Amino acid sequence: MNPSEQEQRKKSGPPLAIFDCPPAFAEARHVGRPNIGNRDRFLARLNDILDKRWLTNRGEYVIELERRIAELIGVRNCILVCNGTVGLELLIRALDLRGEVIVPAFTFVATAHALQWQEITPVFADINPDTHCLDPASVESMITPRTSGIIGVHVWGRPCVTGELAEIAARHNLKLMFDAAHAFGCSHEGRMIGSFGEAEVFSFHATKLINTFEGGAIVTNDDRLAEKLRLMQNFGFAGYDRVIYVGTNGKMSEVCAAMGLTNLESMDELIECNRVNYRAYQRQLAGIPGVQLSVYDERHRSNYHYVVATVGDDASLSRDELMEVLHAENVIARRYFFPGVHRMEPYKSYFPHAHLLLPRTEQVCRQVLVLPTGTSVSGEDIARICEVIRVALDNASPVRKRLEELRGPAA
Ligand code: T4K
Repeated sequence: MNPSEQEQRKKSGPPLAIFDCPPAFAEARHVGRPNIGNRDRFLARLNDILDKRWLTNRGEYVIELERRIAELIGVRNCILVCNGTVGLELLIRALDLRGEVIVPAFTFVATAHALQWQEITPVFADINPDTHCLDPASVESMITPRTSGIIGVHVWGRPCVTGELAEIAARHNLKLMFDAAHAFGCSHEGRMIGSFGEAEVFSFHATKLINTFEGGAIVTNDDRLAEKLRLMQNFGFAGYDRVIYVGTNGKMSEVCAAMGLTNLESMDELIECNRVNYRAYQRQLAGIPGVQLSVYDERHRSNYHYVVATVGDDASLSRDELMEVLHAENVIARRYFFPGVHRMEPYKSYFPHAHLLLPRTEQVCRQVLVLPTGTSVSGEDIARICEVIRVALDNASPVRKRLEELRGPAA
């Protein structure tokens, strides 16, 4: 295209990067930029670790972080692990789950992989379209004689209906555990998430509210389960030269724990920043037809870590079209957890018809768009992102036509 054609497009189209205007951001705005707490305190801890030459294998920083997390959640035991996925794998094994386990398909693929990795079949149940968490009626309909457990996922930090799931689990003699990867610092019915079911697993991945670079934690009130998990996490060692259990290496290192302690000290400010961002999005997206922000129930404590927009079928552009517009503006919005775990391999091949039983999962996977937030996103950034969304939806016809042009004939 020659410069005069480009100029013409800029003049005739809405002010968007897809019409050759400069993008809203020179540098990308991401979902999941890591929170870095007080850098000086982290570096002081790092120096201390180096001075003491104790780098891993349950050093003092790991012990301290475990103590603080158990205290914060109000549970008897916290076992730090190298990441949330290994935490799930360890807990699944420690609970002796086998055969089939019921999970949502609207989750990060790690929830299902942690089962499949151990040759346990994940059976996908549908979700409540308002909360994006497991629908108990669908869970109950998936129970077979081979079912050994249920894994609820507190998606976006919003709590599962823990009581109803516990009641179903008790009635069918099933184990109940939770993937609480998103839910650190959140509560439900006056209790911190982490204290429900047999045990719960947090993720402290770089993109989470509290990060330990990579990491996670298993929390439980069951002392025997905790003891078993500690053995399994450390190759089954019960003392020097004494292995009494099959185990793996699921340990967290000292430097990771130091990062966790540092971030934990800033947790209240991090949540407040997320809450302010969430409210700003809520105000500025209000009244845009077809776009809804997922609501955090004020009766519970939330970490507001995810800003989740639903682009309804009545919106003037589809979720995917809107995402293309945003990406051109350097706003890297994400369509978590598209296309749904049931449409990822190997599950897609194992259960080619799963989508027929998961109509709400399908709908939510088609509509959800997660927007940038966190300490690296400012109020002005949010205003600009919301303005892009408004302009794009107000100019749906030319935007759609332009996106088709940009995709070219092969698309
Ligand atoms: N269960 C659930 C429900 C989960 O959501 C997760 C993880 C797990 C279990 C497993 O826990 P871990 O084993 O991870 O502890 C990201 C995270 O990697 C993943 O931890 C998280 N869920 C998932 C929801 O999001 P991706 O594939 O989207 O990551 P990526 O690399 O695209 O990063 C997301 C954005 O963050 C990017 O736009 C860039 C930004 N980013 C990322 C990293 C790593 C940074 O700015 N800096 C960074 O260092 O999965």
